[in-house]
This record gives sequence, C-alpha cells and structure tokens, in this order.
Amino acid sequence: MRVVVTGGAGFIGANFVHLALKERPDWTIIVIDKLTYAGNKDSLPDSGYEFYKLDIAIQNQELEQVIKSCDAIVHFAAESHNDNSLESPWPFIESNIIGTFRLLELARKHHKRFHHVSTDEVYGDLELDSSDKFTETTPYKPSSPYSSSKACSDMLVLAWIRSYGLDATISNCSNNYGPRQHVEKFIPRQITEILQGRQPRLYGSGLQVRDWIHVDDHNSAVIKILESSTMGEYYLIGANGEQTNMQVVKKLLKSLGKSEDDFVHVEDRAGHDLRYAIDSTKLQTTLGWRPRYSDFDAGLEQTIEWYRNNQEWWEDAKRVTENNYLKKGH
Ligand code: NAD
Ligand code: TDX
Repeated sequence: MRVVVTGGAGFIGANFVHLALKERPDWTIIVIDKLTYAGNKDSLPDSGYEFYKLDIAIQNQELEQVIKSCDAIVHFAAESHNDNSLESPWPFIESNIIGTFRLLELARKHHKRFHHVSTDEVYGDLELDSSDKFTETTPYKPSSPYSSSKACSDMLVLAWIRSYGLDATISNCSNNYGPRQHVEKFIPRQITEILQGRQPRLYGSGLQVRDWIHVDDHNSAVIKILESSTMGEYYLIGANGEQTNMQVVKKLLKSLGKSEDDFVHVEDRAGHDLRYAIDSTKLQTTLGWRPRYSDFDAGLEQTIEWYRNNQEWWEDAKRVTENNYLKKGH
C-alpha cells in the first residue's frame, strides 16, 4: 500500500512514519509537508520514505501527482496550537479548512481512501466536577479558532462521504504526548523550561484537565482504522489519561529533581477549555484496539528522557518560542 502522510514532519505525523516503517514494512510511505515552523525534517527517520515539500492549501500539479500515485491518505497536516490561533487565526483557516478541502477534492477525483485526523476539541469542554466523557454522538461546540477550524474540516469530510461516496473515515483524539512534540506545547514546554533552569508556567488556576494519550497509541489506532474500518465510520481515540495541568507539572518537577511547588501561574488563555475526556468504547469494541501505554507516569518518564537526550532537536525552536511567549507576557 502506498500511503501519503500529510504533515509527516510534525509531531504526530513523524511519529506515525517511525511506527509505520517499523510495523508495516510492506507499506510505501510518502510524506507531504509544508515545513512550517512546526515541521522539522529531523523528526523523520533518515531514510525509507519519499518526501515532498508541498502546501496542501495551494492547488498544484505536483500535489495532484503525488495523490494520484497513492492508495491511501492519512491527513495530519494542520496548524495545531490554540495559543497561535488566538493571536493569528488566518493560517488555521487556510491550512485546516482550505487545505482539507483541496485534499478531499483530489481524493474524490482519484478515488483514494482518506483518513482524517481530528481532535476532541471540536466538542468544546466538559465541566471540571463531572464524570461525563465525549462520545461519537456529542454535539460539536468548538471554543477557539483552532478547534473551530478542525470542526469545519470534519464537516467537510462528512459531506464528501455522504454526497460523493468518498471512502473516508474520521478520528478525534485527545491530547498527545511523547517524543518530537514542538516545545510550544504544554508538556515539552515545561520539561524544557525545567531543563533550562526556569519555572514551569501554568495558565490560570492550573486545574484544567486534559486526557493524555501517548502518540504511539494514537497512531496505532489510526493504523487500525485505516486497515479495518468501513467507509464513513467515525471514532474517538483516548486512553483514560485524565490529569490536571498542575498534576502534570508536579510530576515533571519531581521527576527532574525539583521541588513540586517550583512553578508559577501566568495569565490564563482566552476561552480556555476546562476539561476534555474521551470514551473510546466504540474503537475498542468494534476494532479491538487497545492502548499500549496504560501507565501515564512511565510514558512521561520516557518523554522526559527523550528531551534530555535530544537538546539539539529543540533548542533553536525553544529560543523562538519563548521569545514569542515573552511578548505575550508569559
Ligand atoms: P504539528 O503542528 O506538530 O504538525 C503539523 C504539521 O503539519 C507540521 O509539520 C506542518 O509543517 C504541517 N503543515 C501545516 N500546514 C500545512 C500545509 N498547509 N501544508 C502541508 N503541511 C502543513 O501538529 P500535531 O500535533 O502533529 O498534530 C497533527 C494533527 O493531529 C493535526 O491535524 C491536529 O489537529 C491533530 N491532533 C493533534 C493532537 C495533539 O495533541 N497534538 C490531538 C488530537 C488531534
Ligand atoms: O505553558 C503552558 N501552560 C499551560 O498551563 C501551555 C503551553 C499550556 N498550558 C495549558 C493549556 C491547556 O489546558 O496546558 C494544557 C495543554 O495545552 P496545549 O499543549 O496548548 O494543548 P491543548 O490546547 O489542550 O491542545 C492540544 O490537544 C488537542 C493540541 O495542541 C491540539 O493540537 C490538539 O487538538
């Protein structure tokens, strides 16, 4: 199978390429990536795949030729950071909505299998003190320019399935963690702050809850859906990893030999979602998927180790990212 991976130089896409080369050696992997600030070719393996530097939001013949040559598309490419979407929403509209539209049109024209990677943030948030979880029937109620652009892209995929019979599936996953995540995101930002001798920054109270899943578990679910699901199916991916942001920061501090209280509170994110939680029963019962990283603390240790050992991968991006956060007063 020739599989196009859009956004393959980003966090989840690059980890997908590593996993697929290891676990599906008979696949041919073709990476498409615009190499935005979030894309990094050093995240990819040294060899074993094709690479095309292309913008999915711009119609062009090379993009069409690559899509024409494949059997399936796994669509990760997106602008992905909520804070950036609050500062500057347009790139999110362009890459997430127009980019998805262009890929859908190419997949329709050339009759390709399409898997759309989306997020649980399309559902908005849950109350902090409830035990509710998102399911496949939860209504969409996105909060940020990022999550609304992802919700819009999901709607386009649903319409292409129904109106054109596109052989597509959608998955909405919770917060990923693991190696090769950009240092703008919560866990790598705090690990690298501590490694550089500064204090972790908690937005607002720090009592917001995220449902963490290891990136390899997200990607093993995507492979499962790509291989086993029927057209039009829709899955939530999660691994019961609920933690408050403060709990995560305390774990990181302890693990890196600091006092658990050595963090600071900074101004809260506008429209900050309180809690996400995923019910992945459908994926588990219909496709038999199970997460391999059931121990969040062990996964976090592995992630810390990766950042400790790969400073050259993150230090340039760290400088730029912290300058940007500084301008915002963080
Ligand atoms: P990321 O920002 O690390 O990577 C995104 C990649 O897409 C980058 O390599 C970037 O260069 C590329 N890209 C952006 N716009 C492009 C364009 N117009 N054309 C081609 N390439 C483009 O993001 P990530 O965290 O790896 O997320 C990947 C996907 O998974 C996104 O669709 C995101 O919405 C979804 N998702 C992420 C999480 C999470 O916790 N990170 C959770 C659920 C779903
Ligand atoms: O410095 C920080 N301090 C802090 O308290 C940062 C960067 C974040 N936070 C908080 C905000 C959130 O409650 O930590 C939580 C996680 O923040 P992010 O890493 O920015 O992730 P989130 O906004 O939850 O979205 C992530 O999960 C869903 C990804 O970035 C999305 O791409 C994905 O769709």
